[in-house]
Amino acid sequence: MEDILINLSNCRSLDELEDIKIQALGKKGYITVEFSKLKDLSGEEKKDRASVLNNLKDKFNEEYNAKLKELKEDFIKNEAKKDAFNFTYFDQNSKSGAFHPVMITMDRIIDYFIRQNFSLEEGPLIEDDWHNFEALNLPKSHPARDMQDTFYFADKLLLRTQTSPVQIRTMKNQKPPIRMIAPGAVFRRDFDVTHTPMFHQIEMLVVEDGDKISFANLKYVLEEFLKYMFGDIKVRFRPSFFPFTEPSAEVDISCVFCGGCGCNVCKHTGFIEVMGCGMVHPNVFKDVGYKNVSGYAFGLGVERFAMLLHKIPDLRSLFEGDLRLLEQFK
Ligand code: 2NL
Repeated sequence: MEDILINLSNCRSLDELEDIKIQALGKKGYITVEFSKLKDLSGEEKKDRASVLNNLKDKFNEEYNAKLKELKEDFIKNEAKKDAFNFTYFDQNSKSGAFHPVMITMDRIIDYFIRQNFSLEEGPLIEDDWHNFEALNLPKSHPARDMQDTFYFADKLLLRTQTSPVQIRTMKNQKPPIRMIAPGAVFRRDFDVTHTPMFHQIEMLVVEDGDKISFANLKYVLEEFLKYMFGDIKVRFRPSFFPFTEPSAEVDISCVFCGGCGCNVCKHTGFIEVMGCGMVHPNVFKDVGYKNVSGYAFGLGVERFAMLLHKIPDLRSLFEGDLRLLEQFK
């Protein structure tokens, strides 16, 4: 007799609940049948039995209604779950994304320097004139400062034109020795076949007390780095000029397209330019308050490296989001 109450409490579905109700209160249900047997009893016995059955019926209805409510709520919850996004579901036909070639290149360069114990520094994209130009020994008359070349905001702020302000901030906040790289987006008012208004740079800076740091150190570090990036290539340094370094050099590698034999990409010189570098200019150290130190720095364009590494002929294809290019980097 108590079985019907136990069945009720074990019940897990609305269908099962309906069956249990029929087993208890249907035409041939336990409670119905027991009630019909009352006519064979008499007196006190009939009264007692009727009372027991009425209690059982009330108890059953009470528990049935509670169970019905509970199972309906579960049902609604499960229906909602069916519509919700299932994060554990793995669809073999879905398309997976890929890292952008510029980010792949950036990560590879960052990885190399992190493993050489360089720190990774970042800074704001919106800078002021002092951090972006003044502290880097760019005279007030320098063409880079022109409205034609730099994105200015109304209140003397600007979009950084290089990542060097990050080095300036790091030098102001820390003492030598410094071994750092500063990767990130930079902005220039330039838009043609070989220039985009936003591109990515990685700059590197090493500073030590005294005259420990020489151009020979810089040369060795860059040669090793470029061989890691491009494999078995030749490296060449050409004298150049940057306001923030002295002496300065541009760095070429033997052409990755023709192996140095001469082709359209290297304009038949056998070499392509990959970055600029030099010994940090004394005026830069003066501006950040460093005395009696030496250091070197370089700056490279990540898009240019990505194009050389993956033999991408047109810079603009890195900014178009065309899946035919991006899917090749899965
Ligand atoms: C290039 C050349 C360069 C640097 C960047 C630098 C930064 C500080 C001090 C001295 Cl704080 N130098 N950066 C030095 C030489 C070259 O970039 O062609 N970049 C794409």
